[in-house]
Amino acid sequence: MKPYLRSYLLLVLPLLIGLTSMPLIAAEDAAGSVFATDPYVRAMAPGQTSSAAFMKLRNGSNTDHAVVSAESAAARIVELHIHTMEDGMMRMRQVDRIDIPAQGETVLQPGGLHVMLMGVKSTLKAGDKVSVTLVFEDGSREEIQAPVRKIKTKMQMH
Ligand SMILES: [Cu+2]
Repeated sequence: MKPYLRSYLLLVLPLLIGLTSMPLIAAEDAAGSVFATDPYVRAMAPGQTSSAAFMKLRNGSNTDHAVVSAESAAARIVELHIHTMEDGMMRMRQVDRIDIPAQGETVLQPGGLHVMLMGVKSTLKAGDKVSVTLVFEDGSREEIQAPVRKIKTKMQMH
């Protein structure tokens, strides 16, 4: 073995051993693994008291994660909801969790999964910002600033 190679190994081997003996997926909690992109909240018509937040959730880790609740100072009640078609009628119901599979993506969008905001304290207009905090299955939290947008829908969903 050439001397320089030997000293290289002497330098690198302890490092490698040190790295592999550390837990590989250590500090990354759910909030650190799931990235929310393109968040927005539906603008409200005068007199409406509810709205919904939508976004894309991308899980970059090798562990399944889930949103188990959400909070917002803008609304008195915040729930996780899904819209489903039943007998030709659009209905919505509360869900316990929104799963984001390992290395996968879950889209919250009109007509599907959403963060329901009920008892909204002031009528949300395009251009406003709403803070929504997602709470994950491990208790970690991620605060999202969602701009309010007008959404064109064929039917009034909420
Ligand atoms: Cu809803």
